[in-house]
Amino acid sequence: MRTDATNVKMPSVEEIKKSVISKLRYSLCLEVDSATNADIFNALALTIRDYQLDGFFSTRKLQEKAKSKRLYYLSMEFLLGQSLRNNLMNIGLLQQAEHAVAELGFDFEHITAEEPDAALGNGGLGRLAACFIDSMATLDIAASGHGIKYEYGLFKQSIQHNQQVEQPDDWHSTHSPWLIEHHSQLMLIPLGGHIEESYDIEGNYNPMWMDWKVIVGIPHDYLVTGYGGKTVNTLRLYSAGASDSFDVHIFNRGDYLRAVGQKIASENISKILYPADEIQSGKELRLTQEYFLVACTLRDIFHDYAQHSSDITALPEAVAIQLNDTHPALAIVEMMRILVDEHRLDWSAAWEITQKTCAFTNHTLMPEALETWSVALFEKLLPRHLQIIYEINHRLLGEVAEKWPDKPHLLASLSLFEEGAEKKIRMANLAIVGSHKINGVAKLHSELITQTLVPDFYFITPEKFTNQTNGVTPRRWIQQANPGLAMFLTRHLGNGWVTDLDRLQQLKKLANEKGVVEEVQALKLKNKQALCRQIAFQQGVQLDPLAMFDCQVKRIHEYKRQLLNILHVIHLYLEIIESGHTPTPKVHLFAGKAAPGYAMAKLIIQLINEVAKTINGDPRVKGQLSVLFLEDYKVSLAEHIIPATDLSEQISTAGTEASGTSNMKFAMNGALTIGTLDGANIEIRDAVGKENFYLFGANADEITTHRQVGSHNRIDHNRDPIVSAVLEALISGRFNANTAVFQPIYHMLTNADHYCHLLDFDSYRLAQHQAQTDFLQQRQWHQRALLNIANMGSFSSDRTIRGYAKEIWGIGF
Ligand code: 26V
Repeated sequence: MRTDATNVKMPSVEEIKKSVISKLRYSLCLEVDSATNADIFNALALTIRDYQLDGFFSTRKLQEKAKSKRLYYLSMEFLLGQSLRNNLMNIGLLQQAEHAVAELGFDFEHITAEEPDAALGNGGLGRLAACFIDSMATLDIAASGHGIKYEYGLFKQSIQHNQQVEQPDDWHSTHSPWLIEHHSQLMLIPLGGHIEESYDIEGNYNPMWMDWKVIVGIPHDYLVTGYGGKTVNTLRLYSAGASDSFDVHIFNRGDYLRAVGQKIASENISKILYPADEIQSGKELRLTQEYFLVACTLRDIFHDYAQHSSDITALPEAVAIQLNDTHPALAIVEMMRILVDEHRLDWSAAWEITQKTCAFTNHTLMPEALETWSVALFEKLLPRHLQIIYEINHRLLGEVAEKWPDKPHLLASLSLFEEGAEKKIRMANLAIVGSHKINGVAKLHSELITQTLVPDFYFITPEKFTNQTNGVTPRRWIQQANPGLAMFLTRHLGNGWVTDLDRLQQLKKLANEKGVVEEVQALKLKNKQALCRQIAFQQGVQLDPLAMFDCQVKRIHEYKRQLLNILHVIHLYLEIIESGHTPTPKVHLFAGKAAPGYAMAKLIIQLINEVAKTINGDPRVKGQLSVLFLEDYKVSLAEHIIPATDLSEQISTAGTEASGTSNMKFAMNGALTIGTLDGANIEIRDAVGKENFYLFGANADEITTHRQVGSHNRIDHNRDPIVSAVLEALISGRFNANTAVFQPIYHMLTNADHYCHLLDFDSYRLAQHQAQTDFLQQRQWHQRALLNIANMGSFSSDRTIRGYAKEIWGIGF
């Protein structure tokens, strides 16, 4: 047993082995001889969790002693992926565990592969939350994440007959070795019922929320160990159940089946993650989920606070709440309800506390993703909260009318209510008025929030608006995903880069050393070979690791323009057929899920697969061009694709992608980017140098102008022979004998190309051609890859979290 810098006892290989055997025997009722890989995974995870728990208790003591301000990060999504390797690396036990597993007669790679991804998120927003909790623990911030323990995560995707098919993702949440259930801390959450108007003995309005049902929230803690193992925070995930008392009335009436049915209805609340990002559906169950998260978390916050203070007015000095998009914005209302109805504070005192405590991050400019909820639905589920929202609105509009009597138009845009056939609550407006800071996630995005999304809020409270450009954790996205690169960095820079990514800058001076560039080149080739082996094993397709790997992996959405990419691939195909050659052989990889109800996105997946089938089966382009759609994109697959990429596709229509985070992961793993001036691409390009970035396309202003004149509806592509050949191929039956199948895409492109695919096509084609030509100069290419790595230090989520802590949470270091 050795002791690390934080005085947490570190086990030897022998001790880990012993513990694994003991966990097998006493927790899982198994002996090593009969254990499977999955059993060893569980026993090892339980072993590691014990060490995390030691760190957890010492962290709690330290944080209590220091009276640290606490940050609560509320998010409907935490896209964690796998945890075993990440936890082992952060604690510093990876090598010991590898040896212990080997000595028990098992293969460590097979053991880690047993762990199902925890896919409790859709995409960027959820993965950002996962990077953030890693950084908060690494920076020793007293913080906890709060989310929902969905029984089913994001659906699993398979491709059948070239189309996406969804299957439920049963990630065995009930048996996850990482989750610690706290049944004794269950909480009761009221829902439904009605308001009875009444007055207290002093004559104050004192409405009573009556006849509600009760849902039970059960907390489960997932331990988050920061790098180095010093701080162990928690991610608290709540599952829903029904309380016994709530069933009693119905039981008494002998209606057993209905009672059990009600129980099932309550349990449904944490059953499944909603799979549509960027399209808001307005479903009752989703609103209930959002309220459930908020109500459980606020009970925890007030309970924690009561442990060390009874002065509720000092809450903002001890607590900060960060709202990850509007999904948990009801926290503002629930907080007001608790302060006013339970703590009996007067409205303005309660409002000041709430605003000082809460802050809100916006993650999207897409109008379809902005949350609104029908007032009628609120009335039914949350009648008291609706009253509170009316009061917030009444006071807001009153103040605005008084301060800007000459600007009556402000009232309609600032109102928390959208009038219309169905009256709705605007969650972004609620989140903005209830927060002291509102941030976007990249410079351009934060600017567009103030200029186009909510300019009138910016007008009345400009001091509230700020930017915190996203980042990603180098622990998962370099150290874990790319161990070869990690070793290279440690060899040249020492191991400080893991927590101080700015040290990557020191690589710059090595960029002219031939040997170093060759190392970078060799690392990339090794990662490409590994990916090729995995693809050969899983999909039976052989790819050439010497070809240029061009990858676009992310949710499938029109604004992200996978369609532009595949149209260009069609062009390359036609060109090779015609000319018989291409500057450099290419492999085009795509991966990503489409929301189950998003027909156009699903059709784009089908097109990619049908184009891939045609191209891969055509002997005329063999060895020159391959296209593959990799099934079931998830965090663990990204960890294999990203380090093996030469060219990263970040090609969203300018002004649509709030930030992007895969753009950062690719560049820090030595891919060059082909991209538009959108989201964080702009900052990445500034950092890595414009000569190391393939820029193309219209900028956000040009897109706006183009749309205003309506010209996206009327491009005369017949004048461009390249575009017309591609469009003709699309509907020619070349990729699908049924020429009607891709007509909707053709129709969209030629009639209402809202995302401006054709506007940017030529510029994209030229940038692609330049990249292909440059790739022939391997030494220069990998030198530029090295410069990308060297300049990506500021895209660590540690930098982002320091920014939030200082500028938003009031948490110092
Ligand atoms: C909306 C909805 C609507 C209701 C159903 C479930 C659901 C789930 C997610 C969303 C909004 C997703 C917004 C999002 O993921 N935005 C992404 O956030 C990333 C992190 O800031 C950023 O890098 C991406 O550019 C942005 O698209």
